[in-house]
Amino acid sequence: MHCDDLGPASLGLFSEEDLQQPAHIQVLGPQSRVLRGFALPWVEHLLPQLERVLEQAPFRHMVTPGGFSMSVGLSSCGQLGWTTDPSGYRYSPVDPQSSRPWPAMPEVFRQLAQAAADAAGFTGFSPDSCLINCYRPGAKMSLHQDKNERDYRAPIVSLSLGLPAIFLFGGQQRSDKSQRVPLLHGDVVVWGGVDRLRFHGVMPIKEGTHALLGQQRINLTFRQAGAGQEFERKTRSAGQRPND
Ligand SMILES: O=C(O)CCC(=O)C(=O)O
Repeated sequence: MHCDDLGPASLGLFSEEDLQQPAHIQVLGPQSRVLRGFALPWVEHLLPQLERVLEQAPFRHMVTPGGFSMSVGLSSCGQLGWTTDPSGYRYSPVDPQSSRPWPAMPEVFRQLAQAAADAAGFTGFSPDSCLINCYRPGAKMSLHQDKNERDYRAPIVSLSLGLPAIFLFGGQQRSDKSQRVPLLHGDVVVWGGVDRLRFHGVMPIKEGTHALLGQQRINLTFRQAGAGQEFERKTRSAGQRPND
């Protein structure tokens, strides 16, 4: 036997599905993928648009229904923005800080999210919400499910920029063991279908300085959340979000 035959495949470390994926696509579950470096060709166009959005809707530390201030700074763009305050978690068409609609979702954001969803096997993704999370070193996001959306047929598309992170990808129950997935600048995680409600979170970000973004990690999470006030009422205190 040649020593090459003793690779991970022959040892049964990867499933048939893993072996059929291009090297830059990592399989996390039946319908969840990490697209390594997928966003790198988009970053140059994306960052100036991100700056514009943040001028209109700066990061703020929102308070959970339990009364904790989140360690992650939040903003949003698109028709709906995810918010939390002592009365509950919800999507709102209005930024509670400015009382104005959230900034429009830049076209380059939408195109990137759709292309990533397509690459992961989810055609027709049309995000109406982009949650923007800012992690300084030490910030984290506890395990949670994304459950405030109107229906769960659309996937979640999540882009990492700046400092590296360890993404926790768990199961359908909070107590299920989580995979620790290192994420770098430009990586995109997509999960949907049978994996749509899997618990996930982010471990505390380590100190460091990223060449483009400095001492921070920025995550853009694209979702098809639903529309209108009816939806806002329906989800007013439902769903689970991190309690960090
Ligand atoms: O920052 C990340 O990678 C994940 C963000 C997340 O889980 C969320 O916004 O629900």
